[in-house]
Amino acid sequence: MLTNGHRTAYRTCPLCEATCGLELELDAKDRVLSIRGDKADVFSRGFICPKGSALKALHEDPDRVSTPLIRDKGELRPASWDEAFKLIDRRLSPILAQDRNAVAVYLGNPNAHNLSNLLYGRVLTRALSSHNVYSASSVDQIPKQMASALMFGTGTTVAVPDVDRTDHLLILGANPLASNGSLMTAPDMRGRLRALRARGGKLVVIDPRRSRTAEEADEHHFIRPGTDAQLLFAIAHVLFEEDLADPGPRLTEMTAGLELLRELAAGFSPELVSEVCGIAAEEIRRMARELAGAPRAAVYGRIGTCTQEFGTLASWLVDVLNLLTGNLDRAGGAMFPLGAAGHSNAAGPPGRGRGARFGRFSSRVRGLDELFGELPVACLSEEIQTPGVGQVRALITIGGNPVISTPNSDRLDAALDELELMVSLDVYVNETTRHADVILPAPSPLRRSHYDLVLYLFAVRNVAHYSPPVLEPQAELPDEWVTLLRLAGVAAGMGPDADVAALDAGVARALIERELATPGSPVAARSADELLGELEPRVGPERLLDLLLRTGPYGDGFGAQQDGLSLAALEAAPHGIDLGPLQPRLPDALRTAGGRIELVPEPIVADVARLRASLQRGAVDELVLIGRRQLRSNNSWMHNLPVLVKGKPRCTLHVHPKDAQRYRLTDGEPARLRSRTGTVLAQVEITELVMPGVVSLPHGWGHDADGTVQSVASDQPGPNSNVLADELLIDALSGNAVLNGIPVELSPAAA
Ligand SMILES: Nc1nc2c(c(=O)[nH]1)N[C@H]1C(S)=C(S)[C@@H](COP(=O)(O)OP(=O)(O)OC[C@H]3O[C@@H](n4cnc5c(=O)[nH]c(N)nc54)[C@H](O)[C@@H]3O)O[C@H]1N2
Ligand SMILES: Nc1nc2c(c(=O)[nH]1)N[C@H]1C(S)=C(S)[C@@H](COP(=O)(O)OP(=O)(O)OC[C@H]3O[C@@H](n4cnc5c(=O)[nH]c(N)nc54)[C@H](O)[C@@H]3O)O[C@H]1N2
Ligand code: SF4
Ligand SMILES: [Mo]
Repeated sequence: MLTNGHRTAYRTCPLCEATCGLELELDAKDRVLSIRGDKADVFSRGFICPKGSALKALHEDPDRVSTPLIRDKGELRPASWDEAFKLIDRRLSPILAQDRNAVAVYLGNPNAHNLSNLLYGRVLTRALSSHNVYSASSVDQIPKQMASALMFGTGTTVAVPDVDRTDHLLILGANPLASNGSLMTAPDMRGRLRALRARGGKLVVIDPRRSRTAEEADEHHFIRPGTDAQLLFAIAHVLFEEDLADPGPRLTEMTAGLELLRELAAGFSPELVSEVCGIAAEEIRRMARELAGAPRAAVYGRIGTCTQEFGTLASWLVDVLNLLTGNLDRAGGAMFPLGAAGHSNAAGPPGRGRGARFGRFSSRVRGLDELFGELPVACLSEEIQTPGVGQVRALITIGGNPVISTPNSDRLDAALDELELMVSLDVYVNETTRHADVILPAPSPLRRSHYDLVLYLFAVRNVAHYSPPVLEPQAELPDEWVTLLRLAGVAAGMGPDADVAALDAGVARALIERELATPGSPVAARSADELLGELEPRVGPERLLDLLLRTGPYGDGFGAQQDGLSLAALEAAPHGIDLGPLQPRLPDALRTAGGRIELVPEPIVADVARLRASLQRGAVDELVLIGRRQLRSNNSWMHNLPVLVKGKPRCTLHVHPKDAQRYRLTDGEPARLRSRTGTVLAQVEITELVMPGVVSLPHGWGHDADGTVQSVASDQPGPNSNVLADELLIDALSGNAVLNGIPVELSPAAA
């Protein structure tokens, strides 16, 4: 407490993957006075971006939903929690009784930043036991997780670039200077990239747009969207051809498939792919030589390499190159973090596992395979709109705005109106939740605790940081784990007032029992009752987190390991605990069935033919659309905060001068963009930042629907780029949506 009654509080920012430590100053009445970067944070060291300080505006936004809302005679009106749950129980239970698959769930991105939802979201999905589970993962990183699971055994065994120690970083389809990093938790990427260059290292960026990251790089190459896999294969080709492929004895010994890879790469010479990618063969050869020649190098790809036609192959090839150049799993290369809690590749016998299993069921209409227990969201509207057994009749959205974020927005928007019931756990009445029959609100981030259970699995340094709620939680706005358990109660047939405490105790017991059954567990000799006793008086996410930390790789093992990690230890460290730089983890981290790195998994080999066929296309003249992330924007949901949207409108269409001339467009004037699925009008910004033949429009906008409550956002709605994204365009292997490289037609709006 400061002398004037003010106090300082610390909290990890929950908005993006960088996990920055924040320092908040509050007055005696608990009003937030300021939010700054926490200089003492062990990971972010004071770094903050404009969104971090906008948490104050988010906390105070009068448009946020503050009580449950239920639809009554067509309109949403405030209701009590009891009334809301009674309605849900009355209308959901009969549908579930007829067909569990008739109830779909969609989980959005904020769940990945929310301890309650990470731990209790799956309690709900399990209780529902429907095949129709969807998430933002299939408009995002599923291809990377699929490739990683096939190669290394689990979907969270993802190699991240060791940015702080590398000498050469090759980035494809990522713009960490705007996004602040993804599948690479690394606060202050600008600082880290500048340090890389300051120590003599080289940064190369491959992107159809000269992004902010590309501007910082030593070298930037435009690439035709969707052709990274061809480029990466050609680099592999050169490595083999010029005898530069050398994983070293350690990796070679644990890798299966090197010879087959050589054969596959033979079909992708730089000369063959050059025209398709738009990069000269000699440049590709030089890139390969420099990558192989660097003392320590890493290849990293993200949204641009995932949300495209060959998302899984491109994601796979990123690690193929890391391995071929001997940079996988070594300092300065691409390494496997070791999270303090919940890391699937740290439990059980080291170096062995069941491997990846996909396609345990498939989508009803298009027959797309299940991955990690979910179906591609590109199928959601057809599952709602196609009659027959298994048709989706009810939808629960949890922290997601699929109408804006997923392909063919107009179709999904219409489909949501056809549902018999829609329930949304959300903080805004937006383009998606305006369709809901019930909206269940969530507390402000300042009124809940935080631990980045998922993001630390991808961090460039091993760290752990727990934040208690900055402000006292309010009884009228319970934390989401309570809401999720109550919903799980309905799904399990317990009615609208299930005993949340009893359900929670059951969740904790089940997690303990799973731990006790895990071979090699540090608590194998203990009993569930004993451990439950030691976790008292904690409940909810804190109880589960304490359990995961204490049985995790740095844990105190409930007394077995002196000075080991526990939630109490994290509570005593408000700036986080640094667990050190990444360490080599292979072969122990492998969970493949054969205990080896599967360099050329079967499903991947099967898809290479599709990639080969793409080479026949040659140089394509078709105009395609890509996206663009912006620092002051966060997918679709922070456009209601004046501090982030002030200034001139940013949702403009980037068009190269040559294309502007070709399509007779004028800077600042509206243009009409058309795809198979729809049409939008966007203001043209003529710029050489995009390559010819490619136009770029940010996603997340389009806030002009009726019935939303977002007064600021609807003043500057912008066009919704996903009206143009085609739900039929997917990465065939993973079912992930193609959001980059969408064929479009362009004309002046006046025409
Ligand atoms: N064209 C194109 N489309 C894209 C992308 C792209 O690059 N281009 N990117 C894709 C990617 S990577 C992603 S991750 C998706 C995101 O897709 P979504 O997750 O569907 O969309 P968001 O905009 O993140 O929506 C988040 C929702 O969560 C709500 N929310 C915020 N905080 C909370 C909370 O604490 N609790 C609850 N219950 N709700 C909360 C917000 O009000 C909002 O409705 O978009 C994808 N769509
Ligand atoms: N400010 C801000 N930060 C965010 C978000 C946000 O909306 N705003 N969203 C968060 C989320 S959910 C995510 S998943 C991450 C994403 O993090 P990033 O992947 O770093 O984000 P993007 O800016 O979408 O970067 C993708 C880049 O790929 C390029 N690209 C498009 N198509 C291709 C292609 O075919 N090949 C290649 N090589 N490049 C291509 C685009 O031009 C763009 O520069 O960002 C997170 N951080
Ligand atoms: S970079 Fe990400 S985590 Fe850091 S302050 Fe900005 S939004 Fe928050
Ligand atoms: Mo994302």
